[in-house]
Amino acid sequence: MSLKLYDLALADPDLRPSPFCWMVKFALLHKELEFETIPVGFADKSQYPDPEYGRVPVIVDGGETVKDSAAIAAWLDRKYPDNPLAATDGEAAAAEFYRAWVFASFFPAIAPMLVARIHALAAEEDKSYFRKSREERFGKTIEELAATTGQKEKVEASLQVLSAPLGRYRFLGGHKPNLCDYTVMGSFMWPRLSAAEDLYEAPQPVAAWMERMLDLFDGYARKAKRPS
Ligand SMILES: N[C@@H](CCC(=O)N[C@@H](CS)C(=O)NCC(=O)O)C(=O)O
Repeated sequence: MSLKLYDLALADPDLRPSPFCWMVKFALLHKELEFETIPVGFADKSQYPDPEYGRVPVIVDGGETVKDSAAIAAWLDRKYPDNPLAATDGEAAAAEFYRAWVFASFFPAIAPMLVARIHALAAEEDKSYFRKSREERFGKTIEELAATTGQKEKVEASLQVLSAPLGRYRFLGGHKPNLCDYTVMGSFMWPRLSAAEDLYEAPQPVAAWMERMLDLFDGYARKAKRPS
């Protein structure tokens, strides 16, 4: 199998919660491309295809290396035009909107609920790197982040906006899923695969859509391992 996706793994290499890697996994499945995932930890950047970049997802397809989830999605549509992820400029613009919503609204609400959980699940050799990098990013200790109150309510408020499109359409892409769905559902895989229990309650149309997304591609996302 020539197409490789470098994917972030925790101490248990089957635990793969990265939201950006999930967006790419959905995109590859949508394209019906065969791929293998290569697990990497947080700290040892020599395992990454581009150690200086030091992030995943990165895909290596034959001689080509592509990094950054949004760039990978655009590259996939150029290289494999069948079954587009974003069929029109309008769909691409809508996907940009949902990506911006994830960064502006969903991630800030959910991240404090996840950092300590991911730290606990990370490999021993990744823990000090993870702590240092996240404490620098958030300007708080992991313990302070974990003690933040009101985050569940913030997450649930952030999800309300999705009830508008999902109350009317089966998918954010309309009658079938597209890059908008994969961008948002990729971000929802982060809490799903970082905690044994569900951390928030989604409004009904959003919860029903999540179930549909978990069922896609023969239940690929539903089968992904959760912490016990
Ligand atoms: N803008 C990038 C962000 C990639 C990113 O931040 N990936 C995280 C995993 S979710 C990462 O590689 N973290 C490694 C680290 O924290 O050193 C994308 O969309 O792909």
